[in-house]
Amino acid sequence: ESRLILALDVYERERALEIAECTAEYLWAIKINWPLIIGSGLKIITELKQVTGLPIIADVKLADIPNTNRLIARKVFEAGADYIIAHGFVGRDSVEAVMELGETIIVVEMSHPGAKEFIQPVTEGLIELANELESFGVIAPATRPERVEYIRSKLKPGIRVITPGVGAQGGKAEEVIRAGADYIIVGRSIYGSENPRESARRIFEEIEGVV
Ligand code: BMP
Repeated sequence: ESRLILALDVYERERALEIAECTAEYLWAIKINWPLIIGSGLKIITELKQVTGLPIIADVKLADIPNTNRLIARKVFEAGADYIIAHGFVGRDSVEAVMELGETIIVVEMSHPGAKEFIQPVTEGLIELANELESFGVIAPATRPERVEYIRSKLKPGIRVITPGVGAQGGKAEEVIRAGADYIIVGRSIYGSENPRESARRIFEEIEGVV
């Protein structure tokens, strides 16, 4: 089974479906984020599933009070999403509201440089939250393999470590898999390349070479 997740951050429905279809063979799942939801609407989830048969991760990064998180998550799961990504820093009750409705992935540390300012100092607590709630997985930074290794070591076995930041942000698939990541998220290096299928295949092979 593939460990590669495509971050499909394009606006247009046709382009999204075309890229999804030609890369599907090398993917475990497709992650959609606000750009595609704003550009094409939530119905894109059903269409992507029809075209690829793959699980869909809705990266809506929920970070609100429990009631608002619930109102949003309900519609996103109803639209066919298999997983939702939620922020943990808003507190356990807000995350629980999402988890009651479906499989949840909690952000414990982000991949961009600014994550060092406010998120990294609370990563420890967010790992504890993920362990207590036993979420499907957590988001950890592929740009800092040493942090992926640390987060993996503190997480209960079975909680998946899912890492964005490979390619455009500088992370290397091979390194981060060695550091203990279960899944690698790649966006621009696939959808922004001249041959998305070939780019997906190359990253897939790189991961296969390690596992
Ligand atoms: P790219 O490979 O083009 O950098 O895309 C990474 C994807 O992962 C984007 O959808 C981004 O919003 C998301 N992401 C991230 O890059 N870092 C995080 O810490 C959390 C994310 O969800």
